Amino acid sequence: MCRKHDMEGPMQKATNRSWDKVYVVIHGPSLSCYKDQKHAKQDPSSRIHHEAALDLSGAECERATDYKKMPNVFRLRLASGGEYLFIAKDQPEMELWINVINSTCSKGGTAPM
Ligand code: I3P
Repeated sequence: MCRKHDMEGPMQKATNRSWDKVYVVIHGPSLSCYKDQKHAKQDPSSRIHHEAALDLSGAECERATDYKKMPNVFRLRLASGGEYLFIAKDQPEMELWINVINSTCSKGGTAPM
């Protein structure tokens, strides 16, 4: 998927706002983004931009109805106030990701995936 870091925290826009192509993996209570599947498989700590995993506890995920430039965009809002936009390839893929992420958030991170 493509990902854009939209908000760094409450009322604070992210500084790097470019879209990155990322390979997304959910590990327990967190979501990790990698450059590609190879990096994800070889070394789970080799996340894109050397970033930390995103903590899904208390996070929320929903369709980004306010983002009109592209279709099938959803927003992940972290408990920290950070926000990311993701572009799915089509509507079913978008709904699947929203459901999987929300079920991980509400289970406190025990969803296997
Ligand atoms: C950003 C890039 C993004 C754009 C963002 C720009 O510039 O063009 O595609 O978001 O606009 O800041 P850069 O690559 O130089 O960081 P959109 O595609 O959503 O417009 P924004 O700052 O208005 O979010």
